[in-house]
Amino acid sequence: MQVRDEVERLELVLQRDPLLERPEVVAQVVRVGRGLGPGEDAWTANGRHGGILPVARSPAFAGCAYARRVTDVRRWDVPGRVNLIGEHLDYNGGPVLPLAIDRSVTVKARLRDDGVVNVWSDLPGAAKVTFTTSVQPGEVDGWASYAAGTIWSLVDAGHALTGVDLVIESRLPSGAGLSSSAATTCGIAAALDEAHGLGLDRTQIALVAQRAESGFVGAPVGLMDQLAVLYGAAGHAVQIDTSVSPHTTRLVPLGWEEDGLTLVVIATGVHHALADGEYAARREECERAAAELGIEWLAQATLDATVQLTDETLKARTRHVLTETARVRGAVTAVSRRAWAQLGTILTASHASLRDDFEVSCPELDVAVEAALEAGALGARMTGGGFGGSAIALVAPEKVQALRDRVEARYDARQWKRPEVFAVRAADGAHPVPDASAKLGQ
Ligand code: GAF
Repeated sequence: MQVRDEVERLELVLQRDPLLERPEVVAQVVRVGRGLGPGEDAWTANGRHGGILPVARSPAFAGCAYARRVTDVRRWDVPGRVNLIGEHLDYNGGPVLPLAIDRSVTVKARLRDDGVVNVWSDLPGAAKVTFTTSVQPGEVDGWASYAAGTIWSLVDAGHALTGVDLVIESRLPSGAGLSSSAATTCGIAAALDEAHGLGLDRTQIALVAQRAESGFVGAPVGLMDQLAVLYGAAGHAVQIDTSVSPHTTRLVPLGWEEDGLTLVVIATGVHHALADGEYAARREECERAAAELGIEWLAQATLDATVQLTDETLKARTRHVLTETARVRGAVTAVSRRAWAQLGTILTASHASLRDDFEVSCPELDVAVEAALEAGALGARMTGGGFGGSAIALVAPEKVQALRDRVEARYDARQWKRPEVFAVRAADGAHPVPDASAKLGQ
């Protein structure tokens, strides 16, 4: 649309934010006509301007209960994460190196006093879900189980909750393996910690969120994603040592952007139905291998472990855990020396190990990695749990379009749905957001 074009029709849509209880006006341009002449403006036929109507600022709202309620809303912004390297090590006592990214989930929470929990989500087709603070595993499923699980986990840990209205808004592609679930559970736990004054530190919030997933949703995840989205910092990865309890975190400065490189996510859009069961199966295999070797964590195994084990599957799983542990150490050194080509080689080797020894990749991830390398990426690998989700690639910004074209061409040839390709930056971890609309009516 040109600046001087005349807007011939606008559709105004009133959207009601369930929590802030204020209507928002969304204006959608339906038709654009000729350019405007000197002195003309774009008022519509009935004389009302097509911009944002000042509904929420109307004098009719001043001093009403609505104004008080808005100020009671806690809002937390929680990023997603990519794991740079150290895959399937967080439940094996190994080191991992994730980073929080500049795409996030926002959780808005306002306490209630009747024990009721209402949850809204902006996921397509998601209707409001209602339960109580006594909710138990099995009583809520689907997207709302992450909210219900967090409530259950907090209550189970001995915290008295009074009920809450929750709104979850996500700017992370859904099912992309970028930890929207950890962002949601950590955001809800952080908002309730703040609203009730529970006094939890970030590691305790991470543990509450992890238990929501393992004890309620039924995914026996490690603690990497929660710690990454809580402890992340702009320009840094979070090195996590999962061999100690509580796990320790250390920020690692990332300098690839200053050296003309960028990290790209290729979100395949694939989510295999078997994923959760396969994740649990890998975890169980690792525990079995550690037990056979007489060690607590598989990452403690020495190189001769693969000779001691007889089962070929357990050998392969152990080989991945051992080599991946070494790769994380190599990656940390490469990052500190700004040895980006070396880092790229290590990332690509990690993918091969996840594909061949740990068997958690899938054709869509393998093709994404191959295409990224063909387009000139220094390195590429699947990231996260696998069986779908996303791959990452370290590449020069001027090659990102070629990478996108290459991946799309390879996907088109197989008649797969095109993946989403976008650059990410290392971002700050979870933080409260002052609500600008809280000033309204004050
Ligand atoms: C998923 C899990 F949630 C993490 O805990 C981690 O195990 C990861 O898969 C694999 O590294 O994201």
